Amino acid sequence: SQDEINARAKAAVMDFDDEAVEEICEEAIEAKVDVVSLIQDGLTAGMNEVGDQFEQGTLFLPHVIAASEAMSAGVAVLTPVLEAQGGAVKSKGKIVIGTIEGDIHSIGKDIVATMLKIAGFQVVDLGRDVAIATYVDAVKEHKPLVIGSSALMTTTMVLQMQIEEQLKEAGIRDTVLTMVGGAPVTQDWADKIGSDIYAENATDAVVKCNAAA
Ligand code: HCB
Repeated sequence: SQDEINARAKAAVMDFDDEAVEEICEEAIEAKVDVVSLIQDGLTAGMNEVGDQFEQGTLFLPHVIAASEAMSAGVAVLTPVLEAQGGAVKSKGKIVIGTIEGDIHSIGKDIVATMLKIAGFQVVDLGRDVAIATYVDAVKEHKPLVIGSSALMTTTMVLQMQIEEQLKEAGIRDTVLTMVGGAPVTQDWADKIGSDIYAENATDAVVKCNAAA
């Protein structure tokens, strides 16, 4: 069942077991369970648990790296299935996304990018550790519907405010919707800096970008 397979995926990420994660994901595809739920309630749940234990000091950075590799291995198996589900939807518009300057966390951003693609958006992924000026240049170049930033640290989250400011300085703030996300980011933060969309997870990002399209 979905719950059982999610629980096994979560446990395999927490065991840093890439091979087990891949096998479970392949099995899930066979069994036709919901792969979005598998990512969010299985793999991500395991990753978050490892993050919590890292914070509590019971696990260390190599564990976080190993868990993130296991998670990525699973996402790699599931991505083609997700993409096939997207099928031939007509493009709803462009979305530019990237992980903010100083921040190399990319797993969540990658999942959001994949899910938006599946939902029918044309996604330009700027990668990670993206300079604020690069976001502004990308808005000029691609004229997207939404520009999304991801920040996983309280120290890098503050830079999301600079995207707002530099878009204003360039005189193009009104041409685009800004979206913010990442573990420390909240609706309150989005309101505070004047960002248009806060997305708690990839599904939320899709729902809110769909509403804007
Ligand atoms: Co990293 N790390 N880490 N880390 N890391 C965090 C983020 C901490 C919270 C861990 C902790 O201390 N509890 C912490 C940050 C503390 C803070 O706020 N200041 C931290 C730290 C400190 C660091 C280093 C500095 C550690 C060090 O070197 N001493 C270093 C960072 C270096 C740098 O960036 N300059 C570091 C490194 C790493 C890796 C490389 C080992 C690895 C990243 C691998 C990679 O991404 N390629 C890593 C990981 C995996 C984590 C945790 C454990 C999990 C993050 C993750 O992938 N979650 C994280 C703990 C945590 O978040 N609680 C920990 C799973 C994804 C699916 O969730 O939240 O990223 P997500 O994304 C969601 C959601 O937020 C939303 O949708 C996604 C999908 O549902 N979303 C968006 C995300 N972005 C969006 C953008 C949008 O526009 C819209 C929605």
